[in-house]
Amino acid sequence: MADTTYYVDTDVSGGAGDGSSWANAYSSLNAAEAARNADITAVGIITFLCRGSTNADTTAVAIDGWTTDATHYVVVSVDSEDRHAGTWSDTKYRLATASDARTLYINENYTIVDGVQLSKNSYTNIGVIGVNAGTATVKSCILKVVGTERFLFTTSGGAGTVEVRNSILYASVRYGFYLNSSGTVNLNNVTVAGCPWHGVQRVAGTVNCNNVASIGNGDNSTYFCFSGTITKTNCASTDTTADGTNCETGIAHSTSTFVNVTAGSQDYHLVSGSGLIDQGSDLSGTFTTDIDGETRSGTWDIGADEYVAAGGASIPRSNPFSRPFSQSLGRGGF
Ligand SMILES: [Ca+2]
Ligand SMILES: [Ca+2]
Repeated sequence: MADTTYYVDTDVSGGAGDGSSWANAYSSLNAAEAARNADITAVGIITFLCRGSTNADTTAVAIDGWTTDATHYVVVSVDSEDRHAGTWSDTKYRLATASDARTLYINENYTIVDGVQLSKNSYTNIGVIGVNAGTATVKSCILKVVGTERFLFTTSGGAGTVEVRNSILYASVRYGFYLNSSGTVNLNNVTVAGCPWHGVQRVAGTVNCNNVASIGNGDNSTYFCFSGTITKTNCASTDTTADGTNCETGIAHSTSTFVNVTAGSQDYHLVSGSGLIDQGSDLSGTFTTDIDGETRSGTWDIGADEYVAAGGASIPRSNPFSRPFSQSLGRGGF
């Protein structure tokens, strides 16, 4: 047996619906996951590759019912054709739900989620992404709330390490990150912004933040950009709670920092002169790119975006893939 890719296309018409090709794609990630969950420890890596520009994927998904191990696990990824370009797009693949369930619930160890837009519009207290696994990776994702859901990202898992990398979370009604696992959570080059309650709250477990921009969160009275015992390195806040090593405070949630912070039009790419530029630490031992797929060169920036000046030599944002995306799946790429 071998690693296998199953195709998901919310715009698919006809076909066998067994995920064996784009023509035979499943019409939702939920259907694909439900059809394929199994013991894969003698099989390989199972990748669900998603597309869909016209129709949103509107059914909540639980990665559950699998048996996995460190080399046999589930990857949810998005085909380059319908992958976001660092800001929310309603013409790219998006998992956008309005049910009581978490939009995406990760209940199996070693799951990787890569390049997905996720939103939720339902008041349930449990999050856009909920991780109940000890070990999982979420990278290059965009999470937002469009209604009354209170939490963007929650953890409740056991021993292991959950990593969130190169991702943007914004517009919660309450919390950004609510971290309540007994294991370790590493947030690396994440931007969390515009949440009225805590941007990053550690409730339990070990939380390490590197190059995390928690901007415009909290009310500076009861709620803050960072809350609880967190190891913060090269992080940034609007209030004074980015109080670790090489951190920046007083960073405005405004167009002096980001391209656009207006509700409904948020663009958390950095602007020239942003206080987040060249204030990060080099994490190239773990990854080398940003949310756009651009290589982080020189001094790293804080947050999901690495700023590249117009006319620079880097890969244009409109076409951030210099190689077939399939080559980077789950193996240290984005
Ligand atoms: Ca830089
Ligand atoms: Ca960039």
